[in-house]
Amino acid sequence: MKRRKSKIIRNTTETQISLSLDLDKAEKSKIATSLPFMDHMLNLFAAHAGITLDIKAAGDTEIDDHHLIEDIGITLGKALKECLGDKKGIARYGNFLLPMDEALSYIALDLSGRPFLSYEVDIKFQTTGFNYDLIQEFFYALASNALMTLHIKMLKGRNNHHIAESIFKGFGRALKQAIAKTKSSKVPSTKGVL
Ligand SMILES: [Mn+2]
Repeated sequence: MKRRKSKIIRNTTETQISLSLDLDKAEKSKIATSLPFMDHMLNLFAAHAGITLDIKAAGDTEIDDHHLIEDIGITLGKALKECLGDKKGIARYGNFLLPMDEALSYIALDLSGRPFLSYEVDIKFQTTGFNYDLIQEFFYALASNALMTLHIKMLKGRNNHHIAESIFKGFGRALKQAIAKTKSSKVPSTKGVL
C-alpha cells in the first residue's frame, strides 16, 4: 500500500484553510486554526488516531466560529477520503467507548462510502466562550465529505470540555481502528467497492 497522505488548500470568501494529512505517520501535528479550543480538540484527535494533521486556518470569526469550524470539517473530510483512495486492505470499521473523567462517549464508524451522521450529545448551551453546538456542524461536514457513516453518542457527562474531549478522543481511537491496515489486499466489502 502506498503512503496515505493528502494536502488540500481551500480558500473561500469566508475561510482560508491549508491542511495536510498523513495516515501513515504519527508525529506531532501542527494545528493553528485561530480557535485555541479547536486546536486543542484536533490535536487530541490526531494523537489518538495515530496520524499527523497539520492545519493552518483562518476565517470570518468576527461573525462567529461557524464558517471556520464547518470548513475545517469539510477540508478534513475531503483529505481523509483522498488518503483512503480505493480502501483496499483497511479494516473499514471502528468503535470506541471513551471515558474522560465523568464524561463517557461511544463512537462507531464505517468508512462506507455513504455519508451519515447520528449525533446524540446533550451538551449545555453557554453564552460565553466556545460554542459547543458547533461540534455537531464539524462532524456533519466531516462525515459528509469523507463519505463516512458516523455515530456519536454521549452516554454521560457534566462538564462541556470533558464531553468534547471524550468525543474527539473517541473519534480518533475509532478512526485509528478503521484505517488500520489488514493482511488482505482486497476492498473490505462483499460488493467489492466502498
Ligand atoms: Mn482539555
